[in-house]
Amino acid sequence: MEKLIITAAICGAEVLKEHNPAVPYTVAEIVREAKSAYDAGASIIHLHVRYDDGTPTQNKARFKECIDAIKAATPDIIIMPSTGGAVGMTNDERLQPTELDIEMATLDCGTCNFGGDDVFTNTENTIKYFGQRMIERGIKPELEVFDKSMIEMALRLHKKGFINKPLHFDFVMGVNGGIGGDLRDFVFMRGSIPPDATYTVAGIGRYEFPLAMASIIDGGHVRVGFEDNVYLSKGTLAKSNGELVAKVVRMAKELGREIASPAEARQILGMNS
Ligand code: KMH
Ligand code: ZN
Repeated sequence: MEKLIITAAICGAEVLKEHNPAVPYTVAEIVREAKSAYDAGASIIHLHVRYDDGTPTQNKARFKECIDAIKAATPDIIIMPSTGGAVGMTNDERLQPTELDIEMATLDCGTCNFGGDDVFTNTENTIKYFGQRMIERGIKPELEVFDKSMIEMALRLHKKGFINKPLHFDFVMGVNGGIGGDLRDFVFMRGSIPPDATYTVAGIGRYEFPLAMASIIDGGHVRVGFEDNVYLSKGTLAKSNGELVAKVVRMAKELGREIASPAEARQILGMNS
C-alpha cells in the first residue's frame, strides 16, 4: 500500500482560542503549530491565516508572511493555502494566496449550509474561475467535497477542462450541512471517485479519528488538525496539532502503514511532473 500522507489543518477560519487555547492566530503561533505537525509526521500543512486578534483573513501579505516563516522552520513541507477562507468572503478576496508562489491550494466544489445559518457559497462559475486560476498558475488543487454531489461537480468540471488530472479529493465529513461521518458515508464517498484518483479524509469533531482509521485501512490519506477537531480524545484537549498528527502516526504504525515524507507525498500526488 502507498505510504500515508498526513495533512495538518492547523488553524481554520472558525475555531477559536475559546475552543482550545493552542489555536494559532499570530505568525509565531502559526509557525509553532506547523512545526509541531511536521515534526510529528505531517507532510502537508493546510493553511488559513488570521490577524493577531483571531480574525480570519485571506490577505496576500499576511499569507506571504506566514508561508515564508513556515518555510524557514520546515523547508521541505508542502503548504496548501485555503481558497475557501471564511463564509461571506468574495471570490477575489479568497483567491489572494494563489498570487503567491504556492504548490497546492484547496478548491471547494459546491455550496452547502455551514453550521447554523451560514451558507458556504461555491457556484459552478466560482469553481470554474478558481479551477482555471489554478491551472494557469500551476497550482495543484485539493478538491474539497462536503457531500457526494460535489464529487459529481468536480468530475463534470474536470471533463470541461477546468480541473486537471491527477485528481485529489478531500472528503470533509461531519460538517453541519454536509454529509455525515459514519462508515457507510465514507464507503459511499470513497466508492464515488475514479479509481485513479487519490483522496484524504477530514472527519469533523468526533469523526476525526474513526475516519482516519477507515482511510488508513482503505489506502487513502488523512487530514487532522484544529480546523476540524480540537480534542485528542473525548474530553481531553490536544496541546498542539502535533499531538493530533502523532495519534494518526501511531494508528498507522499499528496497521503497518508507513508515513510519507513531503517528497514522497509530492510523488504520490503527481506533483513532480
Ligand atoms: N472555512 C470554511 C468556510 C477551505 O479551506 O477551502 C471553508 C474551508 C474550506 O475551510
Ligand atoms: Zn480550510
